[in-house]
Amino acid sequence: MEKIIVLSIILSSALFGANHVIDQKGKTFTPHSISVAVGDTITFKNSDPFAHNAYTDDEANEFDIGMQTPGEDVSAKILKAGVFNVECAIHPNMLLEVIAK
Ligand SMILES: [Cu+2]
Repeated sequence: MEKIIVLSIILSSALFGANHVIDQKGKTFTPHSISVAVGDTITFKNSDPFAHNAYTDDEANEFDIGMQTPGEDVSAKILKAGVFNVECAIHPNMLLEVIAK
């Protein structure tokens, strides 16, 4: 019984991908570097009292979550392997490195 439960968890993770949480707090992505697998999702949280954004110009994984208000959660899916940066369009010093395998 235990083996069946473990197997079903592995299968659902392979089918739907894992979710990784990145917080935006103090004008910083936390953590500032993350390793993910293709098919995984990154959920961006905003713990600051002002708006943030997260976007990448990476050709394979291009996304832009738009204006993210305080307390709002927005997710982006990783589509292809590669190493790329995610930035905040509002605060140019914010940087997140994504390593997708
Ligand atoms: Cu920001």
